[in-house]
Amino acid sequence: MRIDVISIFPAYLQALDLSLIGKARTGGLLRLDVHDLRDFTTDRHRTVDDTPYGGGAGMVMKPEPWAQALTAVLDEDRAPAEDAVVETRPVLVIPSPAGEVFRQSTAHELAEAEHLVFACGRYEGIDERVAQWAEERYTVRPLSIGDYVLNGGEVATLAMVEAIVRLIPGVIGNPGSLTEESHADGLLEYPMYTKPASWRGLDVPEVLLSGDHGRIARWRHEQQLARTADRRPDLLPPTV
Ligand code: 6GU
Repeated sequence: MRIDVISIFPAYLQALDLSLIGKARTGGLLRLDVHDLRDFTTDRHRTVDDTPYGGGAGMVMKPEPWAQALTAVLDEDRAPAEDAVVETRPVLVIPSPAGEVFRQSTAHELAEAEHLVFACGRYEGIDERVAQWAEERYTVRPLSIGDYVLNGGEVATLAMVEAIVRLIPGVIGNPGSLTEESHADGLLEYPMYTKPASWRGLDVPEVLLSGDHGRIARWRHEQQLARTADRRPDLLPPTV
């Protein structure tokens, strides 16, 4: 997979050098490049924003630097390999609190793409025509990571890239960890314990020490349902 991130604060994305994602990059499973939007400006002040038409608070990101940057990352696209099974369009993710909500299912969809580009907006957002213009070359996905407001798309991009990259085959050593985690089956994860069995007066539930795998599996499923009902009732299927 190839990922490009475009931002006026490339330093925010330095965390992508670390841990699992860093390993995926050095291991050749992922090519990830971060670009400074200001490198695609042409004026002396490297201007990326301007006042909004129609008035209102804040500034809007100018379209032309975005068009230049989004063209530059595509021009590097090679012809698809002869043996490519599915040829996917590059996907342009526009992080925005006004986007569709990014879920685990979205992460799975995007993990199938060959090329993802994240356009990190700041200020009050990017001139709407950039998304329209990009439709010609990209599948455009405005995505939000939840119902709250961040100052820009960078932190949301970190979250989405991490959720996507860990689904690429080979990135996670033990693929079993992907099927047993929260949201894998639409429910929250059951509680986990490790040694010691008794700690500061708190005991690990007896069933987990029983060695009875059937009982353990039933207990864990009950815990998933109870926890989901308590914390995220919206995830439970409607009871008629
Ligand atoms: Cl993707 N961007 C910004 N700026 N704020 C957000 C968000 C994204 N998702 C939730 N809040």
